[in-house]
Amino acid sequence: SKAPITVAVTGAAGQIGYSLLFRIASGALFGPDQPVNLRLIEIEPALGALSGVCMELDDCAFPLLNSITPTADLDEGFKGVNWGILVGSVPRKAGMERKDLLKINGGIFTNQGKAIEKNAASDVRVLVVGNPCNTNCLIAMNNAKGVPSDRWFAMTRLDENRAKSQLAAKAGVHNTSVSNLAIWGNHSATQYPDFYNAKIDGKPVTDVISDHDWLKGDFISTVQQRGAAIIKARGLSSAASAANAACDTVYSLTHPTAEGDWTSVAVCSDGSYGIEKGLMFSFPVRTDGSKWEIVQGVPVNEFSQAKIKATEDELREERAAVTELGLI
Ligand code: NAX
Repeated sequence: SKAPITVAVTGAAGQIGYSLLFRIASGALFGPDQPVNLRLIEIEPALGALSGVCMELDDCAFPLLNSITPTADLDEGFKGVNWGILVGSVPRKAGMERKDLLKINGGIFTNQGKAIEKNAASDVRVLVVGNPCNTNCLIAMNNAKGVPSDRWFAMTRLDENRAKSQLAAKAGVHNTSVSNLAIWGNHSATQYPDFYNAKIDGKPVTDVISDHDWLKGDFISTVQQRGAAIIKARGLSSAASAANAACDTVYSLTHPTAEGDWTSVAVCSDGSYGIEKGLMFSFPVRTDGSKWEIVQGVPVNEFSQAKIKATEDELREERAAVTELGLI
């Protein structure tokens, strides 16, 4: 049988963790014949709750789950890790200054970056989910210079999935009919879900959906504000759908992309599409299952250009703020 793949999850006792761990243990990331080791990283006060989650993982008797290691020690947590999924963070709360938020997360992600560089396997790849995810990823990456920049990802797949489901509903088709949906930029309210290049059953979305005012207006704002709508309805932020998107992201980065299609994930910009190098920016990406690339030559019209510029400006500002704080 195959050697296990070791996956670390931070914030493992949180809401997203409660969905994510069970999906990972049942084979959602690497398939039904690939065993996994789980390293579950939490802060000390949450270790009690985490022990309950571990009991439940035991009680599933998952055939693919080889070992479970709950810990508050980053060295132990990241030892030999092949994939790190960084979920635990402190998201912005009402009344919180952005600077305070960046400072708190700066502490978390500088230490995690250093611990990954020191302890992880030589093939480690890292997906940051905890918000502000693009900038948290930027901080971790810059504190782990020994880990190549093409190993770092921040999650915009939930936005892609949300956008696909909105377009499918509007067109009256199943969501599997929607392809080539790129999210550009930051996982925030400035993100740009690019309907101009998206397709429904291989045809341009703008041909299939005649209501272009809806595409340019309500479609974009619905995707941008979906997280807030879920908080309003549920009283809690999206968790199962976020865990699902994390599984989709890792699956997509480790399996070949369908011919002609792409997926969305924030990666370290190489200057493609004029985006400033070094920013963690969501692009259309494809992979052969091991090496990924930013899809080149996707048409960007004037409308798209303005949206992409706005989200790039926001990411530049976030980077300037964490640079000023000495975090990168
Ligand atoms: P919860 O508050 O339920 O769980 C977070 C967990 O992280 C807690 O158990 C906490 O003890 C732990 N934690 C805090 N600091 C830690 C540290 N330094 N090391 C290890 N663990 C630590 O939040 P949850 O709903 O699970 O959301 C987690 C993060 O995902 C939030 O930042 C949230 O904003 C973000 N999201 C990102 C999304 C995306 O698309 N990129 C969508 C969903 C979600 O909003």
